[in-house]
Amino acid sequence: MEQRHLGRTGLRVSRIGLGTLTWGRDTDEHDAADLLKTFWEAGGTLVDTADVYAEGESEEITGRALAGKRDLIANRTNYLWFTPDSVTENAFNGACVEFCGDSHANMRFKTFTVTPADFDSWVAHQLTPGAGTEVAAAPVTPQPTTGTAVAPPAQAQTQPATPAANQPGANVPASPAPAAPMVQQAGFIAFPRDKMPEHTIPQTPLPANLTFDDNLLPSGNAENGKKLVTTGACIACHSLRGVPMMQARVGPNLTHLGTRTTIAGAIYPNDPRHLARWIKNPAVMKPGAKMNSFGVGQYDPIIKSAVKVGGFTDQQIADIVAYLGTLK
Ligand code: HEC
Ligand SMILES: [Cu+2]
Repeated sequence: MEQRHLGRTGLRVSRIGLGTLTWGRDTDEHDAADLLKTFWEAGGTLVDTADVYAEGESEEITGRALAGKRDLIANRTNYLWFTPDSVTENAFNGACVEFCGDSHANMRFKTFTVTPADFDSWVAHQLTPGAGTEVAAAPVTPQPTTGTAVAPPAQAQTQPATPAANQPGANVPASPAPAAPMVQQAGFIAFPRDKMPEHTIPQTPLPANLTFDDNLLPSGNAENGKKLVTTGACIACHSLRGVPMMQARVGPNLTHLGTRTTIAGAIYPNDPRHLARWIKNPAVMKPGAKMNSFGVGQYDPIIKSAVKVGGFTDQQIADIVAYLGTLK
């Protein structure tokens, strides 16, 4: 369907608009939904409704017909909310509904229901540099999980003082970060993995054509892994709060990677076996992934050849995985 600019808003909408004046008056909800569907499938994106049509019924029907697609209503702030309808489950699977690339079908997420106090605690912890980014990697001590004290966000202390114009911190020298003050541990930092319902643990099979020596994983050297991550190619794409050189936003922020239950758009559990293969060859793990392959000899679709210089052995990947596990 032909598209037109909507005034000077910058929006492009279908040239034909669908009027809903009679919805709720002469047109019942079922027919209205059919009309909307037909219109949408023909490429229509402009729907006219108003609170005076059928004394508000038209808007009600239109809203219900759009169901959860509130986020598609342009030029206004859209709010989405969910009412968890189970008293026995508190973790739910979600799926991306916007076409986001080759792996759209692999773009999932999870929702967890937690208390407001736990949510605040989680937010506060996510804002901290977290464990694993201190200059001397401290052993990760298990934290008590009882209290609900909320740690104040320590973000302000770790932001570079002089960010570059377009990339925060791009000019900050690679000198060691000022020793991060020990963050007062918030009580709740992540949804407990042992409480995850079975159906929220991804079962995506590992690609058969990607091998990794899993025996190396238990003895990975986190100290060496840290060096490889914080001084190597990863800094081109990832952020790690507390490491001034790692401010990139091409890939997900890794600061609290270890607290996540899943990786790669929630298609794999976040555990050493999956992390190792992910780093070795992300594109085999997930078609279209925009991260380089790092395993020596693996094909890298970004550089369009096999990885040679700068590639990692399985042992080096095991070291990286050990380090990533400390990022709590
Ligand atoms: C060219 C940019 C690029 C480089 C270089 C890169 N990554 Fe990534 N990384 C990404 C992108 C993009 C994703 C998200 C991929 C997806 O889920 O589709 C990602 C995802 C990840 C994930 C999963 C995170 C999550 O929450 O799902 C980990 C772990 C990771 N990268 C680690 C590394 C490490 C370690 C290095 C260096 C050895 C590295 N990456 C280098 C772009 C990059
Ligand atoms: Cu998508």
